[in-house]
Amino acid sequence: MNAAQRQQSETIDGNTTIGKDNYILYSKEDHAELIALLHKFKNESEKALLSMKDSKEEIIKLLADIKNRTSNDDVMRDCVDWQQSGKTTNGIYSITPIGFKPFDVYCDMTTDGGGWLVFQRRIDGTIDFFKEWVSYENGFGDINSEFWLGNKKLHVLTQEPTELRVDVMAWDNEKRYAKYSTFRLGDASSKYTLYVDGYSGDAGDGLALHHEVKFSTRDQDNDVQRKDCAGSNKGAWWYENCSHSSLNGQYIKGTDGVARKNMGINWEKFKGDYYSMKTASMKLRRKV
Ligand SMILES: [Ca+2]
Repeated sequence: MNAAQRQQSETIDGNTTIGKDNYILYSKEDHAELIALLHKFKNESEKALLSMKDSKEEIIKLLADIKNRTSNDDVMRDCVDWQQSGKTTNGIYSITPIGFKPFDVYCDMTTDGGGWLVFQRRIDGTIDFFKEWVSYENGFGDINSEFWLGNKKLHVLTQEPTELRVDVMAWDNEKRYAKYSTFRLGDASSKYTLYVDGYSGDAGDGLALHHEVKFSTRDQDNDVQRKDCAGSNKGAWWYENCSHSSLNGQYIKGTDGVARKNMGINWEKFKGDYYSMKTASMKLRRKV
């Protein structure tokens, strides 16, 4: 209160004599508390403003990411995106499905219309496929030769309508294929359950038995059989009781491709369950 206000207050107040001590509205302790409260308020406001600034930066980053993903200019989700961008040669391409950092995949741009993302390949037995759950979950091998892309990625890549193609070749170089118009893998909590439907091709439907079946590995027996199919057949597959196909089995290089029952790279409808293929590959393609 300045002198003029004080004067006015005295005038209004009329009879009351107001000494200068009356202007101390708070005790010393109250005053200290008030100052402390003001400081606290100031600090809290600053903190709130700062966190809003962080959120704002976060939101700007997210918006930029969304813009990137929807513009389709430089973020490729899969081999179909690369094909649509004009690529026509087979080889390694970097893709960025939602939730992943960019990683390399092999795109088959020539087989059956192209745009296929190869997620499994067997060609010479250089890579050991008798591996444990975590290896199949995260993927292993060499993308230029033999490999399994990984169940985590397969789950994400098959959340939009997707088709599957299986190619096998016998030791006399005879090739057959099986194609499915529906292909999806459940998430980790479903044990990467396989969903397949809509068979066509000339290799025979080797996956019908494995529809709605969980994945099993040597250290995770999720099959319906009392014994451990993955362990006894030395593979990793959507084993039921146990299998009509198994492309992650042992690479058995018999002179005529004869393997122990269900131990090799099998596709029973083509060559029976004692025969291990010379080559095999599995590919997926988002439907457009
Ligand atoms: Ca079992």
